[in-house]
Amino acid sequence: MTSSEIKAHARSLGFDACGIAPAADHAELRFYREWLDRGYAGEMAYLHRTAERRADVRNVVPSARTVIVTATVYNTDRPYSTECADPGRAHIARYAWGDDYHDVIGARLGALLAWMRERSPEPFDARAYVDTGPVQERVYAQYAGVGWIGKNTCVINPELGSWVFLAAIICSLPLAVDRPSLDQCGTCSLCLDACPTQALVAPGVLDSTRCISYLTIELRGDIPEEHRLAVGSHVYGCDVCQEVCPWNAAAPRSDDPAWQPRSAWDRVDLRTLSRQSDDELAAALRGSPMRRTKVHGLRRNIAVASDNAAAKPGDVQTTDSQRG
Ligand code: B12
Ligand code: SF4
Ligand code: SF4
Repeated sequence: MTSSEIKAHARSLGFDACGIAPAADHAELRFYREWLDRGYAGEMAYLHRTAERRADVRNVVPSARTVIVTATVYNTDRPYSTECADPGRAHIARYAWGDDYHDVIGARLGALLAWMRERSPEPFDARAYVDTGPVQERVYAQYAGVGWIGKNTCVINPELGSWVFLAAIICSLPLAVDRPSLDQCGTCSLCLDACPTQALVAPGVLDSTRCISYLTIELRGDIPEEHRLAVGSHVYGCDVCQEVCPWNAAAPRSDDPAWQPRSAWDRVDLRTLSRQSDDELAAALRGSPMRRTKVHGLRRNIAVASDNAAAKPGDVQTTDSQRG
């Protein structure tokens, strides 16, 4: 079983890119602890708990030799939030419009691993992860040639852009590895300038405690007063630093039914969302990645966004160019 055969099979299963990285303690992985020490993980305690394992995939699979990384395009034909001039329109992050990628990609990754086990003449050790595993997926994606880590901290593939889900199989097979991707951000700094909360504190460094994605998805309790206005109409996640990226200007779109927007979130306005009953919201959250916040968290976000939509222009203290 060769690397090329694995990549060809990954494509046949619906993955848009696949590359292979060596299982090593790559230099970028060392930045992780510093990032935690600076407090940039906020309340995401699981990132602290798994720090040891995240330092090197061989702490997860001791016999690991390679990491197979896949990318799956989730972009669809709907406009970007930055193209929307109506403050009453709810913004929901693109990745969350369809079915839960943990389930969809998890099943495809499982099928890839099952196929590898069937094909391999020898048994081998392996673990497959989509997002929630103790693996720095972006670092391994870069070393697998899947894309470079942009100044907005997202992995950008030169053909696919950054609207991709990453997933990884750590395995003990000594497969032929790919060349790492080269940084192609150049002198651009559009993402840093566009971030509504100045969460990108330096190129490639994100302070989660300021990031709208963290504030609307990961944070439990109230959104701190100082960030509320800048959250604008974002009710779940944020895409601004990817929407302004030139590498996403002509990004391909997926026609996979899994990623097409559910009618409950499709260009929905804040008033319609506010009027939904708990049962209606719970039904729309079923099988969606948005179930992470539960109805309670979503209501908190809708309330903040609705207050913002009603606010007078003078009330906005931070960069409000993205609120439209
Ligand atoms: C925690 C987390 C978050 C946090 C923190 C994000 C962040 N930028 O760190 C929050 C909640 C804010 C978040 C937001 C989003 N997330 Co998220 N998230 C994760 C998760 C679970 C871990 C990321 C992590 O460990 N961050 C800590 C940083 C320090 O580590 P890192 O991202 O691996 O970065 C490495 C390198 O960049 C390098 N590095 C970074 N800066 C520097 C600087 C120097 C000088 C050096 C030497 C190295 C270096 O070091 C780091 C590792 O040590 C990953 C899944 C995974 N298991 O990896 C998904 C993941 C990164 N998220 C993803 C997505 C889709 C999003 C959102 C787009 C969702 C949304 N629309 O709201 C936003 C994007 C915001 C953004 N600009 O990053 C995708 C990204 C896909 C891609 N193309 O890159 C991932 C990979 C999930 C997946 N399986 O697809 N996320
Ligand atoms: S996701 Fe939004 S808030 Fe977070 S860094 Fe990107 S632009 Fe800033
Ligand atoms: S907007 Fe510019 S600097 Fe930011 S990730 Fe894209 S190319 Fe890199």
